[in-house]
Amino acid sequence: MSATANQSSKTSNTTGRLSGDRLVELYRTMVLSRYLDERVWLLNRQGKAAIAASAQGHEATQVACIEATDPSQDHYLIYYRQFTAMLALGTEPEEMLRGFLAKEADPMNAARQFPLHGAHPRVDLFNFSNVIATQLPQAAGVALADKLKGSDAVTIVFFGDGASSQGDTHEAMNFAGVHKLPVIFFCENNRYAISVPLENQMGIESVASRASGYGFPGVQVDGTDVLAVHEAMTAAVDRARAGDGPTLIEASVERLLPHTTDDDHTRYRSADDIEKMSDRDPISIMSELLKRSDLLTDSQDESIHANAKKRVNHATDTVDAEPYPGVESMFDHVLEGSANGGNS
Ligand SMILES: Cc1ncc(C[n+]2csc(CCOP(=O)(O)OP(=O)(O)O)c2C)c(N)n1
Repeated sequence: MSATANQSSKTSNTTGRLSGDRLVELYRTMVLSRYLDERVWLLNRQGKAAIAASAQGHEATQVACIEATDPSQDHYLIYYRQFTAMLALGTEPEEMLRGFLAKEADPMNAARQFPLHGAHPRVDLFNFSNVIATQLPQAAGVALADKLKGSDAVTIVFFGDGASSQGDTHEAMNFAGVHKLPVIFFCENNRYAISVPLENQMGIESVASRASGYGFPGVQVDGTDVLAVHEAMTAAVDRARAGDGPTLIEASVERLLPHTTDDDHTRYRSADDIEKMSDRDPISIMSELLKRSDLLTDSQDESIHANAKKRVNHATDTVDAEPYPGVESMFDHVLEGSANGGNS
């Protein structure tokens, strides 16, 4: 298949390849992500977290994408809007808050950088940068290494619609197409690159259609639909493991909040556009799906929300009380760059 295939834009009331219990677990992670995300926004407004990008609106697509993979062997190159993917991969809320609050125990960059930027050795997340699309050529490199080693691993690289217009994206896809690499290019298309709408940064309507230029399938999927994303990802993972090469998946989502805590989207989005977004809130869509499928009652839903809030409160209290890095550690983790030294 080299043409764009619109696999699904409908919400199914069957549970497909996912068990009911598993679907409820995914919903639990989505709700936890939402509470953590809201908390970080609040901590920013309190002057405690310097900046945050939000995953609100992207929860379903991230959780379903990870669910179709095998974290014990696959590789993940994520970008800054990925609270839910990080939680799904086993990052603890405390670890993420340590990054946002720039605490000494921040596992990703020891409070030296943007929050959540860096690598997470325990969860096996590759180092990531704020420079958009740099992760795509890196992902092609990781997938090439796996192919040369004869490994079964698949590499999944996440990016936004704006990043899809960067040169790095096209070089990575071209290389991956030529060498039939086991990599999945996963685009979370929220129609905006900060304030720039899709139509002002792409001459075509779909990111997925770009794949045909590189000789592999491009698939469009409704990113608010856990089952549809899981199905598309499962097909892409099977294809990559079978040695048939890359897939580009474009999941359409809404960015429910401004680009970051520093942005105000009312300056460039119409009131109508902002109001309509709430119809595509993945948390409500998933909650309705589970209830319609008799997998969740109202009281179970309330308890999932209450537990998520409790978990986030506990994590906030714990991390808030932790120390910041001491001045004496200023040159730790900094590469030696001058005759005057510094630690390497
Ligand atoms: C190479 C580069 N150019 C510009 C920027 C500034 N910048 C940061 S995020 C962003 C928008 C990215 O949009 P998109 O890829 O659609 O992802 P989203 O934030 O919408 O999820 C831009 C232009 C950057 N970080 N790196």
